[in-house]
Amino acid sequence: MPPIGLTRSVTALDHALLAPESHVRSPLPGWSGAKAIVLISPRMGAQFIQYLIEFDAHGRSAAPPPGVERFVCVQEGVVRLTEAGGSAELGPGSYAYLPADQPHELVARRRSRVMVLEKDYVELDGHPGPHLVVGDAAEVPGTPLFGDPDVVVRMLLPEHPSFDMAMNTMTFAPGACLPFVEVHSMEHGLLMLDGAMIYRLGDAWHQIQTDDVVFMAPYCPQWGAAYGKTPARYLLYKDWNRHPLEQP
Ligand code: UGY
Ligand code: MN
Repeated sequence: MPPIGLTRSVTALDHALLAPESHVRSPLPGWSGAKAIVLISPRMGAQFIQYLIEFDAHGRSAAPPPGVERFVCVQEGVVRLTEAGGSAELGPGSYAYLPADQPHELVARRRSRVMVLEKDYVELDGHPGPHLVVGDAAEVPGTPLFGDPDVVVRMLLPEHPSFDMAMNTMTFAPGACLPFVEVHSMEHGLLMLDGAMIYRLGDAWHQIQTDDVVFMAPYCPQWGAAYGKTPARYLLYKDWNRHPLEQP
């Protein structure tokens, strides 16, 4: 527990850091045997929602609202995903992308923790909608960021224009950093999976560590460096593949 009345969590106009000590659980309509911790939402200016689900054994999901795509990533436990084409067991590190309006259900086989990200799907003329993706983050091949072997990007979703979001993991060797301070029109939802970093968000500097979630609004200056003796790794959402004038 942090000292009473203090937290590492921060909310600012262009970013937020949400540390586990600040989590507040609530029910989510239609979900059963599950508590939600809503971390990033339109109430802070985001165009997406990112929440953590804590399932009891046998807990079940509800469908997202119409037109809303969903990405899920299992952090702990085992969850069975069932959809029209079949079913799959998702353990830690497994993920699934469910296109908007595709019926599906998640059922926890035991107590489980799942990160969920949802947003309105933005169609692209001339392209069919995206397809279901199920994978394991550990099996996705990595690419060095701008040729730096100490910063490795794994793209969990296809780069195809049907997809209007990127979900990437980024792994930093101890001491490795982003090569420059990024400022861009896309927004981010970041979940720290492993290790610790010093992260610049706007004009502020934060320590971020495993299980922290960070919201970066469009144009929030951002930079980070891994510290400690083990690699740092995060899962990063980014809106992309769409003309900025056609974004919501
Ligand atoms: O792809 C990105 O925008 C990524 N490099 N940003 C980040 O890690 N904060
Ligand atoms: Mn970025």
